[in-house]
Amino acid sequence: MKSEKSQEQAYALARDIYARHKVDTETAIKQLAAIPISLNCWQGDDVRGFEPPQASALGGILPTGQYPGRARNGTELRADLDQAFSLIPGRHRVNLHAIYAETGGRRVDRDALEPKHFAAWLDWAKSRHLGLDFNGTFFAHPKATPATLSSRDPAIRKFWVAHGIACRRIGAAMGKTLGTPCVTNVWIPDGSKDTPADRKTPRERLRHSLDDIFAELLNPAHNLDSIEGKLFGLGSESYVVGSHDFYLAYAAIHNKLLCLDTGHFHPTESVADKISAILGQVDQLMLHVSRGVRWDSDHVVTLTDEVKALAEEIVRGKYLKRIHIGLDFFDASINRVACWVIGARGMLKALLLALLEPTARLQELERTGDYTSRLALLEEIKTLPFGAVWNAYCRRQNVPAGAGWIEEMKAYEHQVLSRRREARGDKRK
Ligand code: RNT
Ligand code: ZN
Repeated sequence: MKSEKSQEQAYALARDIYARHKVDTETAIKQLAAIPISLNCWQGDDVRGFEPPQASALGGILPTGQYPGRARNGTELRADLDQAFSLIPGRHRVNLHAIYAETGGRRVDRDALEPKHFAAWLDWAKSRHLGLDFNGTFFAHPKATPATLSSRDPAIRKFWVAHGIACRRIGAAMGKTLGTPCVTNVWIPDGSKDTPADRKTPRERLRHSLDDIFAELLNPAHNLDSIEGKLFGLGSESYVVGSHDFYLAYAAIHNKLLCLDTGHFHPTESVADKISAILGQVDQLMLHVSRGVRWDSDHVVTLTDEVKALAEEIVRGKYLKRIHIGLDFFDASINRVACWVIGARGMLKALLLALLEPTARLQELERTGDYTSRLALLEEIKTLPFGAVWNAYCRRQNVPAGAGWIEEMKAYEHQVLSRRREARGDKRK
């Protein structure tokens, strides 16, 4: 085809241009193909999960929008993920939450969840060679307000500790079956809307709860524990028990993965800068790549300067084996399958950009004190023909290059998503 030929020509030209900067596009493409992105399953159904509807507060998580076509069960969610993966180059992972258990209509509370409740997910992941990651769901539950792992009520704390223990076992089973470790993440909404008088005691209780959750030794080849802090949330504007500092210290001392959610920091704080600061002393990181917009921390990831800087730090530091990259957002106002595709392609583009950077040259300029040329080159590489390399990568991975995927996404919307109807009285959230 003519357009294919011109795309090949464009790539050949791009390859030459990058070669002049001593960058091998073929190596970059090969490296990119080996980086998995963990897709946040909760984008597909607005963080509802499959438990019977519960009237409790969501715990600071607030998807907004009423775009038709959300997945209503596991079969639909998996079909939507299949569709998304057909438009995303490479082989990836899926990040599940405990509320996506399939219990065959039986009510199984969170403290009693078992690997068997994720059998359908496991079979599906296995058949598609996908890895799985996992999250305890410490929100959207009658026992989750006003607090979970830091609750002053020992019975409530016990319940959530049992949930945390159950989740680690589920994670380990997933990792063992799939032959790739499952990162099992803990995020809790505990905090205070207004000025607390005691910041100390809830944190002590949280520390003890975490110790209890992590007491059982599990094989790190199967399960990796991660803990995720936050600056503030809806209803926890003045105080968050599990803050970044709290978990950073905990992770360093107890050899846990720290989960950095890029939407959980002050807007001018650079999460990219934290990577080398933390990985000097903590073994591994989990990333929840997200996009903060004003008060919201969960917009769909796009190719922003922040995401580019994140990818640069991952690649420059050669941290690819120690950083698990996941996405975290939920937007119910646009096509949900498209959200995954936009987010994952955005993250992958950032990684490819970083892999195509003439890092050695930049660092040499830095070593010799030529900061003028360093800045000049950083500016010039911004307009190198990156798009031609990205398109070549997509073609080789048999997914649409450029904007070609939009049409396919629209066709899926027309044939599948738009036929889904909300059950009557199910307008919740
Ligand atoms: C909430 C955290 C958490 C959730 C998901 C659903 O602020 O970012 O990671 O978004 O677990
Ligand atoms: Zn997160």
